[in-house]
Amino acid sequence: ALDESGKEFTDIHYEKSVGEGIAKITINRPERRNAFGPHTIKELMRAFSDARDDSSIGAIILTGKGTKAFCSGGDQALRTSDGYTDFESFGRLNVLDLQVQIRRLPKPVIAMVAGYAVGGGHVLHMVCDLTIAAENAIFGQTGAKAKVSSYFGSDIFHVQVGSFDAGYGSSIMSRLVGPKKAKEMWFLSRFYNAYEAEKMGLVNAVVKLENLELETVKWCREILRNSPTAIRVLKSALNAVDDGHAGLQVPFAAFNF
Ligand code: 2NE
Repeated sequence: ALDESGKEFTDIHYEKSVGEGIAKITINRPERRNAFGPHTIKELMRAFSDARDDSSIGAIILTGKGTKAFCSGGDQALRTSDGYTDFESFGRLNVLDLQVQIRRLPKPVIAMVAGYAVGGGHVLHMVCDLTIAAENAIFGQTGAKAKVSSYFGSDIFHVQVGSFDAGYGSSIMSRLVGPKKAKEMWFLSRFYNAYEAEKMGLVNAVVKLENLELETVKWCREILRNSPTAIRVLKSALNAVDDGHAGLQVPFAAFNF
């Protein structure tokens, strides 16, 4: 896959069906259940930026390669005492920048989820505007997971994941499923199947795995039949309670105000 400047992407695929108005961004690390590293996030941000600026694109699908995972969150192999690092990064959790980019992007972003959407991957689907899930989808937060490694009078915990998202990963979840259920998800680190997630308000629809792409494209086509101006302003309005004033002027940027 080539990005807008012709430079190869390594961690993602980026495709545009220009006649249709749909862009598809796929995390391409199936051997790691589509976990992301800092470099993956940089590529995702470049692709989202291109889709945003391309006036022929009206809806963006975010997905993961294969059927086993949408995304399993931050690549644990890249975690150091300095945070997530890779060959061109100092430790920084740049996925938070991507979350903000998706929330402020004045076009609908639809998460197409097969398999696991866990940890930071679960947060990613939550910050998308809509989620279509396959029947094999599994949702959950793993960040609080820890194991007891030894006892010296009181519990001493050896932290296994010990990572959490106290930004959108908490606030948007609470908005979607309610504060009690959000605390259950974070405190207990349970996994939920697609139908449980639908009942909780985490996903818009559950479809057979073999129909996932077809159904997602169908939702995109329905969106694309509607007014892009109405949709971009509605997205800002619907996000305003959580995003504050920062996101409000974004849909008007296109009109050179
Ligand atoms: C996703 C899950 C439940 C899948 O389980 P399963 O049994 O289907 O696959 P398996 O065998 O665990 O994983 C397959 C390969 O993918 C790697 C594994 O290490 C394994 O590699 P090999 O042994 O074949 O070499 N893999 C899977 N997830 C990975 C990851 N996140 N990073 C690096 N390699 C990964 C199961 O794999 C699972 O529970 N994965 C870990 C989920 C997790 O804890 N994610 C990080 C949460 S923290 C986070 O995302 C985050 C943050 O740190 C800060 C802010 C926001 C978010």
